[in-house]
Amino acid sequence: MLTLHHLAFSRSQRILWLIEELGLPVDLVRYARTAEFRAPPELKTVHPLGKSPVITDDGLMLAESATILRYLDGRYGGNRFSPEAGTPEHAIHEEWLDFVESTAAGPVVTVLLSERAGEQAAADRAKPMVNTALGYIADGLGDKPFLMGERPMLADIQMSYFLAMARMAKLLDAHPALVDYLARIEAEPGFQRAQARGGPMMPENF
Ligand SMILES: N[C@@H](CCC(=O)N[C@@H](CS)C(=O)NCC(=O)O)C(=O)O
Repeated sequence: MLTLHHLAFSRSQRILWLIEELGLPVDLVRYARTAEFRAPPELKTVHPLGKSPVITDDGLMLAESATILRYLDGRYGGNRFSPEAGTPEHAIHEEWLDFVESTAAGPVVTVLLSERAGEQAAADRAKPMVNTALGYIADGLGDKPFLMGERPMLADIQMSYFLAMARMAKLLDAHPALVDYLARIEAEPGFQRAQARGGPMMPENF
């Protein structure tokens, strides 16, 4: 049985979206955020990093949303949310999928947490890095609806939470193509079902 340790307002929403797309039965274990918007201590009893998402599946435990997306699509989806292995498209898609957490997410988290802590100078130092990442995504997207073409793949699922963070940090409006891209993501039926089940990606107030 697949179990998803699901923290409110978190990257776990990506996993729930793919689970909805694949129609997988799942034991959804929910965790609320603390007043400081952190994960509660119980998550440390699940996994040493104390973060979400984490899944267990037949005795296998995995953290890292990109890894979990690849694993679920490979095991249960016949890799239908990735381009065909061995093609240039597959390699490009892999780059996008890894880019989100490896390069893009850190600076936007810095902006959000620094502004929340009243450390504006630190936020301002990170903003150009977020803008560079956003410009790179907008260029890669071009006039396609999704990164790899007509339909969302794992990289678009992974992108959803990063773009929602950028919107909350008020950094998305400078990139209107990405505002539209995020609207397309949020209009996807699988995304909507995941949101109805797991709650919104971002809180009203941060
Ligand atoms: N690179 C990891 C990041 C996981 C992560 O930072 N998750 C956040 C939620 S969005 C978390 O659990 N934060 C709570 C905390 O650090 O207290 C991934 O993509 O899964």
